[in-house]
Amino acid sequence: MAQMKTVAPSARLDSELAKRLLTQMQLIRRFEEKAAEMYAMGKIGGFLHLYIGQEAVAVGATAACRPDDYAVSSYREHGHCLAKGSDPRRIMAELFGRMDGLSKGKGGSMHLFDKGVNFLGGHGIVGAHLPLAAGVGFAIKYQGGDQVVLCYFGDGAVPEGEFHESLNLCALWKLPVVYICENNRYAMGTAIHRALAQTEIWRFAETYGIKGEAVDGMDVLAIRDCVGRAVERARRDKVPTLIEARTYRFRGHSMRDPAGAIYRTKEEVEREKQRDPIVLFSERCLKDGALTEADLKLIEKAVADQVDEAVAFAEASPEPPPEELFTDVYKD
Ligand SMILES: Cc1ncc(C[n+]2csc(CCOP(=O)(O)OP(=O)(O)O)c2C)c(N)n1
Ligand SMILES: [Mg+2]
Repeated sequence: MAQMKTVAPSARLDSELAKRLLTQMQLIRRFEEKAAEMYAMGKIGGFLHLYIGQEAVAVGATAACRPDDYAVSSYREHGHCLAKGSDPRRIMAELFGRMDGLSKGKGGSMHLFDKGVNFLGGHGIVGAHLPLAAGVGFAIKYQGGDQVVLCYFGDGAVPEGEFHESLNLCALWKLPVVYICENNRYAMGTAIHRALAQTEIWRFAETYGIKGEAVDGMDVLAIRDCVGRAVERARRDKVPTLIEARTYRFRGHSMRDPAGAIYRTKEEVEREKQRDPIVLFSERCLKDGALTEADLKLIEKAVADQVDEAVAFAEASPEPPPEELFTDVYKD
């Protein structure tokens, strides 16, 4: 096991890769800033959990995978779904509760699902999707495939039975699942040291005899490398890995807890924002000469246009008619 590996600063950064990673992180950031605005205007209802601050995890991890690999996530999943290549217009329409949304507007923010890109949700119950990931891993192995499953979850799932049962089964049955804990140090208002006897989450891997690694969750290249090693093991040897990505959410738990000042100080939030993954990566790209200031501007503009287009698409999409209440209830 190893801790907190980061990419050697001397490694040369390819311009195409830099552009792709930065564009995806910016898309997630702008998409969610716009979603927050739409929520404040009453255009989006229900729950809305923003991923702002954590973008490097979804983007770095997805960059280590093939398009036919699977991903499954919690309710803080807009970023994972976008990184997987889902259409931002259909995600926005889902948040708006409209017919052209990924789940015909019936799932909302917490229940994005896109079979077309092998994104398997969007799950509102903490920890519930960890055994599902094991099941997908089992199905892949049973059918003789070589895909891998990425399962994203928060630190709040670690004290739950599902986490331990899933790791045990995946280790025992040798299943190709990469468990990625996005440790943002809080489960709603509960700090991890108040919920976990072992706060170095990657160490739980040892209990189940599998590889565990902690990684800087604000460093998109470090994540890509770390998840890359886990994906390679999973594909080749059909073994699971536990990764702890140390990250931070810059916003409240959800739009209903926008301030979040009761359980963490303003100073702490401001300090963590100094390690904004998008700023860190932009600086790295400029320093390496992989991208220019003009490139950064072009990326920002393209992403802003794409997000505006997503909102226009969502606004134009109809509400689902009442009959839709009775469809998609049972599988044919
Ligand atoms: C089984 C279960 N218990 C409680 C809740 C209420 N709840 C929703 S989010 C959350 C916190 C989870 O925190 P974490 O796993 O760290 O994810 P994060 O929100 O930080 O991304 C809780 C307790 C729930 N959805 N499911
Ligand atoms: Mg958390």
